[in-house]
Amino acid sequence: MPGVQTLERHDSPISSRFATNPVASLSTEDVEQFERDGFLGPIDVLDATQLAAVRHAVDGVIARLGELAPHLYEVEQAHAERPDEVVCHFLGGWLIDEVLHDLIFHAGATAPLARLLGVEELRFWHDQVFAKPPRHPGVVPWHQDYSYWTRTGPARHITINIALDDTSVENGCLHFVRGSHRWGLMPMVPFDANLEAIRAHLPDGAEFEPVPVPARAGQATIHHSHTLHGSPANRTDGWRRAAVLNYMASDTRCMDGSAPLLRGTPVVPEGEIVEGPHFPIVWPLRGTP
Ligand SMILES: O=C(O)CCC(=O)C(=O)O
Repeated sequence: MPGVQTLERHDSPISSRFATNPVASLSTEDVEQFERDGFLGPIDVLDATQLAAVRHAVDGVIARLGELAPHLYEVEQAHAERPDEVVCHFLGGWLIDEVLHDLIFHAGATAPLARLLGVEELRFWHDQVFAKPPRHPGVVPWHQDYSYWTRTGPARHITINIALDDTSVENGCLHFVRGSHRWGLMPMVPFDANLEAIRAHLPDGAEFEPVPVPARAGQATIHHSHTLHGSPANRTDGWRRAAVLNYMASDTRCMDGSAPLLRGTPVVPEGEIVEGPHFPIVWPLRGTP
């Protein structure tokens, strides 16, 4: 389609939009808390100008989602079919929008993640947007991120969820299950499953008590690849949008070379490191605009 960018050719930020914040440094207690609980936050990530830019970018993609879908990695099929029931969810906005492209390199996100993952070098895996319209019944069922990512390994992946709206229990903020990152890997839950579908797969004796973690717009929460999390419906009159960034250790390998790991990306042979223009190193940052 004319006018649609393929921005993965830029392996560093195009603008200096996200170069302005001082990078939050995590304390030893933060790191210990993440290791104990499997999540951390909220922490400050976007200032007001950056937040406005990311919201604008996300809204622009949502407004043209049907038209842009072929240029993204994925638009949630169940949402495309039943938008009044299923949360809006897509992957790959960074490929087509300059703000979403540059966001993946934002040191306010990548530096803390590299520290929590305990790596010198952090590699981008993919981005996602979750958007719950006002008064919408859609939930994000309790799940573990790595259950969707077993074609890459070993599991040294991490997620940051950047709130684009103030979140609360009423508008379906993110909830985490403390300590569940040590429960082993559970089956993948379909995106349009009911909130509680994972309960059938919990290990014996698991204390399943999701904890709400509200955040202000521009703040973020970070979670381990095996931490159970999800979010209930939005019962308010406003949107609840989140920009989610997923990263992995730089030596993560392809565990299944039978097909592209993400739509439109070259096949990575099994056993090889997942690298190339779609999977840039984001920390330490290589180039400055
Ligand atoms: O924002 C949400 O409700 C869910 C997001 C999620 O699953 C994630 O951040 O990994």
